[in-house]
Order: sequence, then structure tokens, then C-alpha cells
Amino acid sequence: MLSQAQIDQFNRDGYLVVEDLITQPVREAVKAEYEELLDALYAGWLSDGLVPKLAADATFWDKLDVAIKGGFDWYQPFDISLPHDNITNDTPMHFGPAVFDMVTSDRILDTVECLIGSEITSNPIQHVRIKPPERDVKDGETRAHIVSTDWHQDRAVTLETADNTEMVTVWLAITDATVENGCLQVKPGRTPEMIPHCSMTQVGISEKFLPKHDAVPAPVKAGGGVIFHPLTPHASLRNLSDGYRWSFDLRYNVTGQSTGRDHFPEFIARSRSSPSSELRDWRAWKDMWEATRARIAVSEHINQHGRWSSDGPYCA
Ligand SMILES: O=C(O)CCC(=O)C(=O)O
Ligand SMILES: [Fe+2]
Repeated sequence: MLSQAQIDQFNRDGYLVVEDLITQPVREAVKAEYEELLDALYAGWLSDGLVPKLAADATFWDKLDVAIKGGFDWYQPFDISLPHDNITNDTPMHFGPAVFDMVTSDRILDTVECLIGSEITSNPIQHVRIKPPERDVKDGETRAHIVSTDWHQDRAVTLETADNTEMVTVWLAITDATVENGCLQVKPGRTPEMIPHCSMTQVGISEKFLPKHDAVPAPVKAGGGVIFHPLTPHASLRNLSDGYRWSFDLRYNVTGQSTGRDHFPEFIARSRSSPSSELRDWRAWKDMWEATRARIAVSEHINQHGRWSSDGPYCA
């Protein structure tokens, strides 16, 4: 639940930092689920002779270090979504019980309810981001799931169908997010409209539309999060620390309105008017994504960022 002062702050600043959005057990279960996932990936690389056998007490981070330094694809098998293109029936993705419990956790939904009301759909634009220390990232890596994210508004990375959708982004810290390890930064204040974006290495706002001196960092402790409006400009800082920065970004919109990625599956996370319509089973969530993957694998490519060009007048 948010206090009226927090709701006012969100409406004034376009974002809000909230402590303890998920409980310790929910967070620990998510970590354990990813440990299991990485163990399985690592066992596969090991049996292919690609990685060394590590000591029995090697940690999640030790294994991730090997994967990053060796250039293995660990990211997509971890993500709670499909990539933008080249989707095949074998494209890996992750949908498990702990992540589902996080996405549908009462504390998050109670908070979101204070901002967009009690008919809440889990929007399929959702990602895990486990960002390594920048010094360990291979040259040329530009993906916003691995390195720092350029300035953008979330409304600009949805399809036009969601331009009037009432939506919030819930950015959740699984490890402490600090200025040093690359927490979010935002431009506070209610930005009234879409700022032109350019499709460069990432979809982003060019400097002349967004002077960086307006930026405010939004550090938050593990378990807490940053909630923001889809028009609030934000970016992330570089990870200049020695450790990983782990977050999830989840989105929720008013049920019945377009998610902006309508070819991916959504589900009703909360409904006060019809509680029986809420999805309670993580397997059904996983099944929906698998059916979507099978469908997209044999259909035409959908350009999710088609409204922005790389050579528009704004991109100079
Ligand atoms: O975590 C990041 O680097 C950026 C996340 C972001 O843009 C979002 O959550 O909408
Ligand atoms: Fe974003």
C-alpha cells in the first residue's frame, strides 16, 4: 500500500522509490530458481567441453563470470520474455514458479492498485537484467539488458496501440542498486508527452531533447523498487563496481487496454470485480509463452520499435 503522500509524489515526480516491494522469501526463491537454471546451463556447457569444471563450492557469480568471459548465451535463457527477432521453437526463455510468485506478489499488486486501480493486467514487456561489471563486458556489447541503458520513455518502446494505456513500470532490485553499480536514473517531473526517440544501438532520446543535468539517480536496496510512469524519461548508470547489478523490470496496465506488445501473452494479475479471472498457476503462464513462441516462429517479423528511425531529423 502507498500513502497519499507517496501517491502525490508519484504524480508530481513521475516516479517513486519504494522499499520492500517483495519479501525476503520471494527474493530468495527467485535467486534459487536462477541458481538451478544456471547449474543446468553450466552442466550443458561442461558436457560440450566448453567450460572448466569448477570447485564444488563455486557460486552463481563464479559460473556467470565464466559464461560472460567465454561469450556464452546466458542472457536469453534467463529472460522472462522472447527476443525482438529470430524467434524459433528452440529460443530459450524462463518462466518458473518463483518468478511468477514475484510478478503476482501481493505487495507489488497492492502498490500498483494505488496507482492504476484494481483491474490489473501483467504486461508482457518484462525483463531480467543481470549486469556485469562493465570491465568484464565484451567490446561492442550494446544490449540494454547487459550494459547501461540509454535515456528513453517506456511508452516509446511499446507499439502505438498502447499510447493511451494506463501503465506503470515496476523496476525491482534483486541486489542492492547503487550509483556505483548502475542504478536507474530518472528525469523527475511529469513529462506531458512523448519525446522523439531514435533507433540507434538502443532506442533512445538524443541529448538535445534531454539535457543530462536534469538526471537524478534512484538507488534502492535489494527487495525495493522504482515505480515510474511510461512517460518518465529514465536511463541506467554504468556498472563501475566489481559486482553484478541484478534487477527485473515488470509492467502492469489496466485490464482491457492494449499492452503495446499484443503478440505476446498478458494475464490478469488482479481483479477485484472478478477474482476468478486472476491467473494463479505458473504453468499456465509458461504454456502461454510456449504457444506464443511456436506461433511467432512461423510468422512474420514484427518490428516492435518501428515508429523510430535512425536517420530522422532528431537523430543528428
Ligand atoms: O535497468 C535498466 O538498465 C533499465 C531498465 C528500464 O529501462 C526499465 O525498467 O524500463
Ligand atoms: Fe525503460
